[in-house]
Amino acid sequence: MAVDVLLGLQWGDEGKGKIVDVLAPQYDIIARFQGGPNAGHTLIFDGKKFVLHTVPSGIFRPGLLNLIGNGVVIDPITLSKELDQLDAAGIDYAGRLFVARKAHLILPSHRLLDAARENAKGDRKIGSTLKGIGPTYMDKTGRNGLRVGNLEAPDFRTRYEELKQKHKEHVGLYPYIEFDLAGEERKWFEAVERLKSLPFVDGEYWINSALDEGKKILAEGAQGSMLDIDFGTYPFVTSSNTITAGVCTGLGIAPQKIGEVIGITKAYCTRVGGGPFPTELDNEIGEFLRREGGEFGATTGRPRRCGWIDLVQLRYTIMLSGVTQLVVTKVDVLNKFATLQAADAYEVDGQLTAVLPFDLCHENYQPVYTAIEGWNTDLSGVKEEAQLPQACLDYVRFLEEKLGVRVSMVSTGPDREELVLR
Ligand code: 2SA
Ligand code: MG
Repeated sequence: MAVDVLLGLQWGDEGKGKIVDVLAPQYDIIARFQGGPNAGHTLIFDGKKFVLHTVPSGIFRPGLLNLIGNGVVIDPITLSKELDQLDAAGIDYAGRLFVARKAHLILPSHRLLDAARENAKGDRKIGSTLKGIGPTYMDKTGRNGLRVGNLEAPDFRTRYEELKQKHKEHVGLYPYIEFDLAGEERKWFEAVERLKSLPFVDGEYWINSALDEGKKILAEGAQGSMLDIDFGTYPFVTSSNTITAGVCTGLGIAPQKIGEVIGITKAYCTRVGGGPFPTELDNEIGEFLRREGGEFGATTGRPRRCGWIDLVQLRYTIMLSGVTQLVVTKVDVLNKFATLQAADAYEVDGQLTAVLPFDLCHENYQPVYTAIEGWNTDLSGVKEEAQLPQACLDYVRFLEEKLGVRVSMVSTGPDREELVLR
């Protein structure tokens, strides 16, 4: 038995939540392996919309088990709000949502630090979601962090106060910002009680025994491959490994136990926050994509930057994660175009290259585009390949040929039902 992986191949918001939800019935367990409440996974079904930040997207399928793995950073306050949302929708998650003891905790003072550091950056802002992600992973790698398992020990409060004290000293290095630390702490400790009502597990043993028992497991990525701490557009990245390698460390899975790797890409491209975006359309076409695609951050509501699909970038992230099948989402957003563009190479110093430059922040490169015929047809209600207009099928085949990976699904709208399986 192997763990299948599902991850975003661009800068996030590729539609991972929807696809996990669709694939979930084929699995016994859905596990999150990195990131935290910076994620916003949107699921739409039965005319209702849900946004998940920490809870795996398998929670809406009865009977499925869900694991928040050790590679995730957890803010009890956000988690508690998500549980409220599930309660209100009548979703029974009792005994179905497990938390790895080795997952790190986001403290209110991590959020304070995140805000103070971003604020001090002026026009070099990363565009952090301000959920405390960077400072929490810093404490993890800096060997100062507090983990879920520490909540079970009697000295937790002392350790909490010590870490908070360090943060207060650190935050003094930055210009003052407004933050109600005492108020947030009260909410945090209340939410911790809620977190403690969920079963804590030694995630690595839990998941490996499940594998031995023949359970089918899907690892659900968050953010996107170009936000990976090692391979993304550094320093405009998140603080975790968002590629397949992150599944091994974020769950405790050996590499040979990785099975299918399902890579998700939009039919175009978006990015939210600062940093380089080679195919960005800072014009009316970009505006149009934002409007048609409803491209606003699921966690922060920020407008997302939009542009054409970038095949150089996609080949890079497909290589990094060993993608075995592709899912192309939001194809319907391109319904009204007569012609589409795809970047198939970069020009660097007058030379064409298929290699992503070391530092995309330095603008000595230019994407080189190939034009593709659009379909100019409304795709709403399309659920089968035979219903796809020829030009749309040609676009899908063009992507397969250029990227060297089979496209197994094409998403034609936000609903669970709007999906073509191939
Ligand atoms: P952070 O918060 O420190 O991890 O931010 C660092 C960079 O990573 C980007 N980032 C994201 N990009 C796309 N989607 C994300 N999730 C939310 C969503 C974001 C939102 O689904 O829309 O609502 O704004 C996400 N999370 C982090 C972030 O923009 C920074 O560039
Ligand atoms: Mg999202």
